[in-house]
Amino acid sequence: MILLHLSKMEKFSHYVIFIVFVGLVIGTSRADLEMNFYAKSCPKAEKIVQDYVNKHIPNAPPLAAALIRMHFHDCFVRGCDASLLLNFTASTGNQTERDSVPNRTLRGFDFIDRVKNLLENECPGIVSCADIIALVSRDAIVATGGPFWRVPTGRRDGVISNASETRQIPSPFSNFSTLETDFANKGLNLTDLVVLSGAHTIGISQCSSFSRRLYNFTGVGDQDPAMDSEYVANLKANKCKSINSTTIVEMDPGSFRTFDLSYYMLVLKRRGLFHSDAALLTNSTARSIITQLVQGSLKNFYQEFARSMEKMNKIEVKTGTDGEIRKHCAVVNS
Ligand code: HEM
Ligand SMILES: *[C@@H]1O[C@H](CO)[C@@H](O)[C@H](O)[C@H]1NC(C)=O
Ligand SMILES: *[C@@H]1O[C@H](CO)[C@@H](O)[C@H](O)[C@H]1NC(C)=O
Ligand SMILES: *[C@@H]1O[C@H](CO)[C@@H](O)[C@H](O)[C@H]1NC(C)=O
Ligand SMILES: *[C@@H]1O[C@H](CO)[C@@H](O)[C@H](O)[C@H]1NC(C)=O
Ligand SMILES: *[C@@H]1O[C@H](CO)[C@@H](O)[C@H](O)[C@H]1NC(C)=O
Ligand SMILES: *[C@@H]1O[C@H](CO)[C@@H](O)[C@H](O)[C@H]1NC(C)=O
Ligand SMILES: *[C@@H]1O[C@H](CO)[C@@H](O)[C@H](O)[C@H]1NC(C)=O
Ligand SMILES: *[C@@H]1O[C@H](CO)[C@@H](O)[C@H](O)[C@H]1NC(C)=O
Ligand SMILES: CC(=O)N[C@H]1CO[C@H](CO)[C@@H](O)[C@@H]1O
Repeated sequence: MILLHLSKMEKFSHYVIFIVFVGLVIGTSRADLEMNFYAKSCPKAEKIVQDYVNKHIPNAPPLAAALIRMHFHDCFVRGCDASLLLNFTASTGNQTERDSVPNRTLRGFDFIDRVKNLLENECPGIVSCADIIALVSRDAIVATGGPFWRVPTGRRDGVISNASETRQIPSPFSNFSTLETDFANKGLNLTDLVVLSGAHTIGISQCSSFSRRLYNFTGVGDQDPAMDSEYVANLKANKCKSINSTTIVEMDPGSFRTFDLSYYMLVLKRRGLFHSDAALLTNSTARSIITQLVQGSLKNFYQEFARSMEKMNKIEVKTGTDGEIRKHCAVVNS
């Protein structure tokens, strides 16, 4: 009706505006993950993941640590798109993320493959490996008594995995400004950096990730003055007996299976294992966030952690018709 009264030019511009509007709406809905995305296409999907995790993680709680770390590494390279699960393929000769240094200590690939098999049996070709990583890591942390966060779904799997891109994963040797930049590059801020580092309250590390701090911090056989010297002596005597020790240590000794505030207490006592943990004290804003977390309740930490995980699990996600739903998590569809 209204269009009838408009000049041709106006009609045209309204038409353009309409198209742009529709485009925006489609574009937006495409870019958004949704809660329970598989409600119609695979209604049991999230339950199958949760049941499998609840059945197996209580027998192997350290796996929860491995899985949330896998989620972090996935999201920091090409977004949360399961690119880190892709295997080296002799045909292209491309080294994939899995082949790179930061990934050599990742674990839990078999676990993801087993969940994928269950979901392929239930509804073939529907549930992405990227969503599986996001759901499994959340459910695994919950199964060990840790925080809960929302995992909207609808991520699609990437088709490219490039080993050299894992340079974007923050290094344990980095200083504060580098860490902050690494996180900012992924849309995460200083608060997220401090809060997500709290995941180091669970899990293990190889000595190689920090032994320089004990034996050769600046290359003259010295130790890192930012680490409590008693703690250095203890680690050298009992855990990492040489700079090349291949021993594994608990990052939060005595409490490495419990998702609590003790990581931050250790950091404040200058007993964080990595240079990157210690670096959090070198910025006054970060330091004050740590102090607040330690003085606050566990519930408050869980809420903050959930908020930051909900940001992390949306990094550069592929949705709509981007990417694909892989049949096998380790290979792109042919
Ligand atoms: C701030 C930047 C970060 C750096 C530099 C960093 C570095 C590291 C390193 C070097 C290890 C030990 C690897 C090994 O030697 O075995 C590790 C372990 C771990 N990281 Fe981080 N990380 C960071 C952030 C995160 C985030 C954001 C999360 C999860 C939200 C996370 C979760 C974990 C967990 C759970 C482990 C233990 C893994 C296991 O037990 O297998 N880290 N991290
Ligand atoms: C492998 O490398 C080629 C280019 O050499 C590229 O086109 C292809 O996408 C890469 N494959 C993966 C899985 O990254
Ligand atoms: C991998 O990424 C690096 C830079 O990040 C680029 O130089 C290289 O060409 C990429 N390799 C492939 C096979 O695409
Ligand atoms: C942090 O490390 C980066 C990279 O090694 C370096 O360029 C920068 O100068 C360092 N910043 C500070 C404040 O030490
Ligand atoms: C980081 O972002 C969150 C919102 O996601 C905000 O509440 C918080 O204040 C920000 N932190 C800093 C240091 O800007
Ligand atoms: C300490 O680092 C320096 C410089 O990188 C190296 O020359 C030296 O061999 C290292 N010492 C040990 C004991 O690894
Ligand atoms: C540790 O390993 C490095 C590299 O393999 C080697 O150069 C160095 O001599 C070793 N240091 C010790 C103390 O064994
Ligand atoms: C801490 O980091 C914030 C954000 O980059 C910055 O504004 C502030 O100057 C830093 N403080 C110190 C003491 O470096
Ligand atoms: C991927 O590589 C791993 C480790 O090398 C191997 O166990 C697995 O069978 C491979 N998966 C596929 C589908 O090729
Ligand atoms: C889990 C995984 O794929 N690890 C790989 C990491 O990189 C090394 C070296 O390239 C491989 O041997 C591992 O299989």
